[in-house]
Amino acid sequence: MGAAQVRDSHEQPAGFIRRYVFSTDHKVIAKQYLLLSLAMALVGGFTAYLIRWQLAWPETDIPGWGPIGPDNFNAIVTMHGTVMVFFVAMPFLLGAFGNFLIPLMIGARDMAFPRLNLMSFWTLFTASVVLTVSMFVPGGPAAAGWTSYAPLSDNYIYTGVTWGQDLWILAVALEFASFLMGGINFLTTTLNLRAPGMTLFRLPLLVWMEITAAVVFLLSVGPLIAGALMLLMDRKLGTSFFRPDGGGDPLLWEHLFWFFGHPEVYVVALPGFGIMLEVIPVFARKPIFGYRAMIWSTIAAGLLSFVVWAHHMFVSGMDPRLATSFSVTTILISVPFAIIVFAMIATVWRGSIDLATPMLFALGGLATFLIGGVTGIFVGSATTDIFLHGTYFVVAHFHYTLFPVTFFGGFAGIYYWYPKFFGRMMNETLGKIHFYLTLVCFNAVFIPLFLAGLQGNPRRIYEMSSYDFLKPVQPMHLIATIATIGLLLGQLPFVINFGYSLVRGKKAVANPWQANTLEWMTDSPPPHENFRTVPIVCRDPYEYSVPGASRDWIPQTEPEPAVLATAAAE
Ligand code: HEM
Ligand SMILES: [Cu+2]
Repeated sequence: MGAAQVRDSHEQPAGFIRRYVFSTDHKVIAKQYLLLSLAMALVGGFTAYLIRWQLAWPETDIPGWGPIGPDNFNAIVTMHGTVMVFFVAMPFLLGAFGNFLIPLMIGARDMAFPRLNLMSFWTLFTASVVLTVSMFVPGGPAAAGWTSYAPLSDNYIYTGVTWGQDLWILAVALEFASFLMGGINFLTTTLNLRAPGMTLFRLPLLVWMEITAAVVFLLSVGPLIAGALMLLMDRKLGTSFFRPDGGGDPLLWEHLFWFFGHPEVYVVALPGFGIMLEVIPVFARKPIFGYRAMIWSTIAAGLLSFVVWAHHMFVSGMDPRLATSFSVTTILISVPFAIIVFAMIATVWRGSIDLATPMLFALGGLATFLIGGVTGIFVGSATTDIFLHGTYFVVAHFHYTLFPVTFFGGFAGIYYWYPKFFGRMMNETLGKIHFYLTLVCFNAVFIPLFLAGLQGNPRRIYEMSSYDFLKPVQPMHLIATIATIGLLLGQLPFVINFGYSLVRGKKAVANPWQANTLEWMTDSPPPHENFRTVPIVCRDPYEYSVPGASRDWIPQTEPEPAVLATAAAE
């Protein structure tokens, strides 16, 4: 086949709308997800700022916003959690990176179902609009927390929220529908559209992590969709699935929510790890340590994620005998994650490490996640969690898991694949400034909150100064808030870098990092349909610094020497 052969039927569609708005090209859709998640990150970040300002200086109006009352406070916390998990982390890590990279990394021309892909993005877009609108309806937005616990969410008399809660349910339902469609696409594409030679055990780990996340999501969300419908019926039709006064049980909601909610954390975490796992071998110039062990650990973590959910419910009033079994499963699940983390460290060990921005974010993410993982042991064991449950310790713990995967992982991914996305390089100096500000400020926000939690400081509280026993904790909140402002301002170098590099960045070559995986074997940015000729895969994805090789990287498309020798003999 000629090198520059592109079939006519594969030309890009003409016209702005077909090409950039309702496009079926996975790369365009990935950029749409990226844009949407970054826009929603502004909402998520701004709500974090509102919460934090209120907690540090409750007596002052918030600059750029005004005063907030106790009712608004709960609504703002709810919006922050909902936006960050469902509208930032998932679109960013699955929508943008999954969409962009799965076809490129497996050597496919697009997703298996391009139109379904288009539909999943626009369904998510609609969901985002619904959630945004819900913030401005009479009665205010949902205020029952991102977990929407019944009966708080079930009856407006508790919160005064009417429309806001219904629209929250609708927005989240649309979001679920969107990622169900997306997940089917990820899975079908990976199973069916792999290039010749791309066996399952030659897939880059990011692809493994994205499809495991998709499967975990597919399998866990069903009961919650039913639960959401039941909640809506309680609210609108007078049923009482979750209402004690009608004979229902609020505990049922907690089970349905966390049966989804815990796996959901891995839906976000796995792709975040996947990104770090692609970056680390490239910048350590070493093969991934324990490639197959990683895959089996990923699958094990995915399976185990279905049997840990009640560790969120140790103080819920469920049968206390259940607590031990859920503590055991929770400690068990740390094993596959420990394997993944140790393998990452072993990959870096004695590598020729290049601390370029993507690597800094990957290593920073690994280090901060470790703190999240280790503190998870304390909240995952019933005995200690009875004290820690519902305190700022939990808030600090889950931010130490979610933030590293979402933002350290996500930024590692942006700095690394930006040349592939946009055809230009980002600025390294700005990238490094961005990294150090993010690393220092993030830790300065949440370490004080661990300490506040250990003092017994409850979460979702509007004003510490009303409680005598919380007065000694106030300085922790002051530090956390100042650091939050630093963290948010610390994102400016990124915004500037992202925008400036789009127009002024150095033009990127096809493979600027000398990496092995297939996305680097095509132009930056890749042409419509990705590859001029379908790549043929001959080897594993991480062959760096192979002894005796002429250079320290061997692309997946490079034939084995034996094949070369036969070819030469012919
Ligand atoms: C920009 C940095 C962030 C800051 C400063 C921040 C701060 C906060 C604060 C102060 C709370 C309220 C705690 C309470 O009163 O209970 C909170 C809640 C929460 N945050 Fe963040 N957060 C940040 C990023 C994130 C990210 C990246 C995620 C997820 C991907 C996230 C997910 C959540 C969730 C799920 C809640 C719980 C909401 C609820 O209680 O219903 N946050 N955050
Ligand atoms: Cu959990």
